[in-house]
Amino acid sequence: MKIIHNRLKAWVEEMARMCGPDKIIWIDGSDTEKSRLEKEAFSTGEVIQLDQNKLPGCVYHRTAINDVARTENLTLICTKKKEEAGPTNNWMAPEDAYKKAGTYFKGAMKGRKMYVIPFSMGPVGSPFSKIGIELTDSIYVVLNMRIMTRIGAPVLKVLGADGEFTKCLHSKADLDINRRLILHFPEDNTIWSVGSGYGGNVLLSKKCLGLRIASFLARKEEWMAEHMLILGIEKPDGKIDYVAAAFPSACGKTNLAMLIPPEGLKSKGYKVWTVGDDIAWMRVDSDGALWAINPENGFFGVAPGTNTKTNPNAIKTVGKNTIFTNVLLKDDKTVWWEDGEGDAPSGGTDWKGNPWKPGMKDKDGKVITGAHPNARFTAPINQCPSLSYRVEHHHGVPISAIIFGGRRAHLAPLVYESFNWQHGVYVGASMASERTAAQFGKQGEVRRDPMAMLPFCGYHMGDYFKHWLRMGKIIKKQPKIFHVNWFKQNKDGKFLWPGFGENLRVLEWIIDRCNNKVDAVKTPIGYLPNPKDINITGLDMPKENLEELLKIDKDEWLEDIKNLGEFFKKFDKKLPKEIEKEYTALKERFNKQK
Ligand code: GTP
Ligand code: SPV
Ligand code: MN
Repeated sequence: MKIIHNRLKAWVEEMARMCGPDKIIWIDGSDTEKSRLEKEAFSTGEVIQLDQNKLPGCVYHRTAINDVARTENLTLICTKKKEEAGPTNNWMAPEDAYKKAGTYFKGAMKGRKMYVIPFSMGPVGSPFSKIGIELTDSIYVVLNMRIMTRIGAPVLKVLGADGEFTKCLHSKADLDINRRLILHFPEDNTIWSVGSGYGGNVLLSKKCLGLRIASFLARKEEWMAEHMLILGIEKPDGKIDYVAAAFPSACGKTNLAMLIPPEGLKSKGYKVWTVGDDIAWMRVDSDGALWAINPENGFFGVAPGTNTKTNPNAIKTVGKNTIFTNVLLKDDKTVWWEDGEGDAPSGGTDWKGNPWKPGMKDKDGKVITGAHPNARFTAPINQCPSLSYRVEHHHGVPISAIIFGGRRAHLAPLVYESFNWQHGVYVGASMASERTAAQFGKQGEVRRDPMAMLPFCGYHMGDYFKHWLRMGKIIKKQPKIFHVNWFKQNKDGKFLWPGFGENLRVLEWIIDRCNNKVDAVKTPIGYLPNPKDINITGLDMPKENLEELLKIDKDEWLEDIKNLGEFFKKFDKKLPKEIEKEYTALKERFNKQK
């Protein structure tokens, strides 16, 4: 390939001088290139080929044992001023960060090749899209980026001789957790990631560019980069309403984005269309509405729990051309994971590479799982049976509703609607969720996670709230804002709501609210559904569950508000007055209640 972009060429050469690869290879995105890379990765064992009859085009990969989830403690925002990164981000001065990581990058690619991957976030050439160039020494990363983004020669062509791009540098180096850093330099439009081989740490298009750098740019350029799925709900009359929903990692975005209507709603003529499952870039268009694109081109989804019952569309999507990471490798060169298809196989090799049999326990008596709980599949979006026809559309889709949600065993009801945009921003800012396996740390612990963006906001979160409030003023046709909770539990710790496909019953109410078709009950926290308006016909669920799901426990809420107050204190003067006002107003509404 002839490179006409001199700035790009010079940067690649400079990075190569630091990392010292034996060879630089420009990725063109062709199929022959893919075969060549796969062959090489098979020969070194970096990637294992799966049974090509049962799983055509599919491969398997294991990451290092201490490298199976995003490491938020090693993820930093490196702005000149610490204040810019805010109290919820780790920070280091750019100079120090470049220097420290530079020592890890130095010579890290010796004996390896450096791949140069031009990628587009969003349809190639769309005015809404952004271009990145990722340098990496991992074929696994190249193969993933091929699926997750649009890569290669067409992207370079759009970049031309002088186009802007995000400079993304990655090296596995020695995969040492003590020499691992995921650094963002928003002021330089640059990302440096070293010492990891796991998804969100190394597919720099995803959380690094797609959210952290993008959110920084979005504030400057008046748009929004959010940790949201996008889906279309087609009503029996053929009208499609699109919603965008922010749930923290491993809290159900992929599942909701691909849901299949339950029988009762399907026979009424409901259809669901998938636009995206993780990231939404949203802008106000000339019609005054908020329009969203999915900047990605594939799914990097959680495997455990995915089966024909919970997510049939995902199962169909991963049947071919898919990379499976950290799942159980069966002896017949197919794969399995906990709560996947069928019973556990009699044996195989687990995600750590050890021989595995179902029911095996470790020295503490804990069951050893075949797949890591954060095991993932990487699959092309165009294999999804429910794919929206608008996914390649340059303008994306107009958003009718924004939905926030978390994993809360208690407190949050099944669904409620905010009073207005400002209150909706408060609802997003007050989100919390129990920690999952998608990030290092104690599982189950409730942590505040505003807009599901706590680990992904590339600047001060107080300014981020302000940005949301400002966008509300710019959007003439404001989406309504809702909050959902699929994870409320009864006294015995069982989920009260069946979830998955049945969630469409809640979306139906949300869409009806957007179209002024249904009333609601005004409560201190917002509008709740009248129980009769949540369609539960044909649902195998005790009636009292719905009551429990829609109950608001005043004492629990007052306790949560206290905890939220502590969290908000972190933002000090940067907490917008409007958020403070909503906080006080909520407390007062509860205190007035008898
Ligand atoms: P990231 O890719 O990490 O951003 O996660 P995600 O938000 O896309 O989550 P995903 O859809 O992969 O779901 C994660 C886990 O939540 C899986 O184990 C699912 O089985 C479970 N889950 C998803 N939806 C529901 C639901 O409606 N109810 C219940 N009980 N569990 C769900
Ligand atoms: C998440 O953790 O929110 C993911 C997976 O979507 S990762 O790419 O690792 O960020
Ligand atoms: Mn995610």
